[in-house]
Amino acid sequence: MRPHARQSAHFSQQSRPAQAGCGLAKRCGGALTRGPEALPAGFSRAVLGLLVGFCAGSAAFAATLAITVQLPNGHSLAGAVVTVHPDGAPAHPAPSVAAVMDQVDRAFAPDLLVIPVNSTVEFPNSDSVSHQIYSFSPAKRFQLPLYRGKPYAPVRFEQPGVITMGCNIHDEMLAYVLVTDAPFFGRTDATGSWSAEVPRGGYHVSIWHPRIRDEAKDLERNVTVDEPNGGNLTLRLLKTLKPAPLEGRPHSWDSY
Ligand SMILES: [Cu+2]
Repeated sequence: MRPHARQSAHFSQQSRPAQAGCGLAKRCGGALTRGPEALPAGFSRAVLGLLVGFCAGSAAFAATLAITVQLPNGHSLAGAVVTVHPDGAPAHPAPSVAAVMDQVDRAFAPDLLVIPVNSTVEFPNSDSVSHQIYSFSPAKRFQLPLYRGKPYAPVRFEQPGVITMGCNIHDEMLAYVLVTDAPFFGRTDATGSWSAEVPRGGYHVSIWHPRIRDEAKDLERNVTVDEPNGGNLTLRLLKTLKPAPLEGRPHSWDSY
């Protein structure tokens, strides 16, 4: 994922696209970096040739999938969440992570987390005032009664979906946790772009953003990632964005 100036360190760590599921490249890389001199005496040139050929072949399976999200007027939409599932394959989520969503100056920080299913999120309160945070979203309903510091264990998110976070004391506090079972995901940068190296094949791409008004079906596309051109997709929204939910509170999703 390309760096995005407005993302917090937490977010950047959690939103990096998952690595392609081909562990082969890593294993091949490891074998090759030892060099032929490290191979057993009986290891023939033919076998080495095969190994090199095999690795070159597997490397060719990775190509760039590049997504661009645009507003109806052609301007780019930064901060949109992109999730990418391979066609016809069983769900193969990215490895789970331990994420943190802090509370600073009566705001969640970061205000949007994208995490693989079964990840945990810790919700410390770094303010001097107490917060009582909650989610009524079907994918994860929970509440952490009035607290400061970090008295509670991290919360585990087992189901994919969008979870809206609020605080019972401060109505202006708003954040989202997007839980995905996709192997590849991230957020568009300031130019509305996101890309990842993926094995070639067919993919299903979905877009999400808190202010998008378009229907879900208009936010999904199929794209084929091929050699040598990879796969490119530009998705232009049909409808203008909803107004920013909290005027005057700077958020990663409202500067358009
Ligand atoms: Cu609060």
